[in-house]
Amino acid sequence: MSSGGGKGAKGGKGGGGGKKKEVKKETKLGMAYKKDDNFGEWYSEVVVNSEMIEYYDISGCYILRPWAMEIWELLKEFFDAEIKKLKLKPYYFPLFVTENVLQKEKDHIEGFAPEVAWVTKSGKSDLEAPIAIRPTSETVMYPYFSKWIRSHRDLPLRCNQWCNVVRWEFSNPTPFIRSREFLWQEGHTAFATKEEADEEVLQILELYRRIYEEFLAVPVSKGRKSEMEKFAGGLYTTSVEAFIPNTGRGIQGATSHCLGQNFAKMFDITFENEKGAREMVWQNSWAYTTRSIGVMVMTHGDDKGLVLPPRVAPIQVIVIPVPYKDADTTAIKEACESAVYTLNESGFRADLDTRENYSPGWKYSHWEMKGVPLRIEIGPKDLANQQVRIVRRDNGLKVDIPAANLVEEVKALLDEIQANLLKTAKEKRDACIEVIHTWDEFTTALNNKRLILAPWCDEEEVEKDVKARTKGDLGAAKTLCTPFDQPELPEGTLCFASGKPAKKWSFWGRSY
Ligand code: 86X
Repeated sequence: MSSGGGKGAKGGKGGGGGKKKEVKKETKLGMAYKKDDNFGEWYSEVVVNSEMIEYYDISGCYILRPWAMEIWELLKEFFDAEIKKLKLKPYYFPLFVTENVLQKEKDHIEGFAPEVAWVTKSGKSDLEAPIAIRPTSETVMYPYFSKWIRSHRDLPLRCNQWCNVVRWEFSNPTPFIRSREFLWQEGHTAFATKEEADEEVLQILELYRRIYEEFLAVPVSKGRKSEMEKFAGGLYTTSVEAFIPNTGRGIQGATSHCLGQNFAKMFDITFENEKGAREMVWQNSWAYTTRSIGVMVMTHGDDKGLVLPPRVAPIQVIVIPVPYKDADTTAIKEACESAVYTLNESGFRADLDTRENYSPGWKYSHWEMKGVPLRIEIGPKDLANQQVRIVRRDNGLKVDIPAANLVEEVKALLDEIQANLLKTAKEKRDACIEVIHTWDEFTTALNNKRLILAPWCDEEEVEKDVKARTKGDLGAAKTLCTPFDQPELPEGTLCFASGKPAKKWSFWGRSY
C-alpha cells in the first residue's frame, strides 16, 4: 500500500521553499482552495496533498514522491518500447561539461547563459576551471558523434538518454511545470539524408501526441514553431501544444527538432558517402519532460484533488472495506483481498486500504485526493448480495455490480474513464478556441483567456510587434504553433496584425 501521507504530513508546509500555510490537523482532509477561485494555490495544494510532490528548501526544486515517479515510469515504459522499434539505443553521458565545450555552441547559448549552473569548488578549494551542469546535452554529446561517425555505415546514429537537466530559471517556479532541475528523455540522432531526418521528426512527434492524448488524456495540437519560437540552433521545430483553460495559457508539451546541418558544421560531424566524398550529417533532437505530469494535473484535477487517467494511475482501483459495527469484518476483509487478487491477476493495478486507524469516509477522501480512478467499497450488504459497489473518480457515479463480473466491469469502466477524460478535456479546450480576424478581436480574445487561431502573414517583425503591443503583467502574447491541421484559408484573407496577405492559420496566446 502506498500510504506515504504519514502523520501530519498534509498541507503545503514543508521546507523553506514551500508556502506558509496553517498546518492541517492530521484527520482533516480536503482542499482549502477551489480550482476556479485560486488556480495557483489549488495546483500547489493538489500536487502536495496527493503526495506527488514535497516542497524542498531550494526554490524551484521539488521532491518527486512515488505517486509522481510511478506515473513517470509508466510514461517511460511506453516511450522506451516505441523508440526501441525505431532502433534508438540507450546512452548515458556525463552531467558535467567544461566551459570550453559549452561555449562551442555560443551563438545560441548566449541567450541561455544566465540559466547555466556552475560547480566551482571541491571541498574548500577552487576547481582549476568551473564546470557547468548540463542544461541540455548537445555540447556534451556532439564531440563524440564527430568521433564515432566516420562512414555512411555508421549512420544512422540514434541515441536516447533519460536523465536530469538543470536550468536556473528565475521566473516563478511551479512544480513539474517550471522547475530548476527536471527529468526528461533527450533523443539525438544523425542521418545521411535530410529525408530520413524529416521523417523521424514526425514519427517522434506522433509518439509525443500519443503520450499526451492516449496516456495523459490531454488534447494537444501538433504543429510547427515560428522562426522566433523555434530552437535557434536548429532548422525547424515541431511541437505538441496543450492549453490550460483556467489560466488561458498555452503550454508546450514536447518538441521534436530537425537541426539540419548546423551542429554538424559546429562539431565537425561528417561521414564518407558511398562515392568516397565527405558529407555533413543531418541531425534531430527531441525531448519531453516531467512537465507533462503537471499539464495532466492542471487539466483533470478538480476541487477534490487529483484526477488520474487510468493508463497512468499507479493504483487504478482502490478497494476499501466498509465494516459496520456488528458486521463480520473477517469475511469483508477476505472479500476485499479476493477482489484485489482477482484484479491484479487480470493485470490491473489494484490495492487494498486496510488501515484500521482511519474511517472509510476518510479513506474515500484520501484516495479521491490522490485521483485513483475507481473505488470499490465492500460492506455487509455487498457481502450478503455477492456484489461490490464501484465509484468513479471522474464523475462520482456509483454502480453495484455482481462480484462475479468484477474484471469485465472494471475493464469497461477504466476504458470509459480514460476516454471520458480526454473527451471532456477536449471539449473544454475547444470551447476556448476563438477564430479571429482583426486586432480588436485579438486583444478581446486575449483578455478572455482564449486560445486564438488567427490568420498570419508569417513575418518575424509582426510577431515581435504583437509581443511588444501585448506585453504587461500577464506576459506578452506569442505564437504557440502553426497547426499541421490547417483550416481553409480563403483567398484574400488578411493578417490580423499587419493587414498583409495571410499565409497560414496560427495559434496565438499567452503561454507558460
Ligand atoms: C534548447 C534544445 C533541444 C535536446 C531540445 O529542445 C530537445 C532536447 N535539446 C534545447 N535549449 C538550450 O539549448 C539551452 C542551452 C542552455 Cl546553455 C541553457 F542554459 C538552457 C537551454 N534551454 C534550452
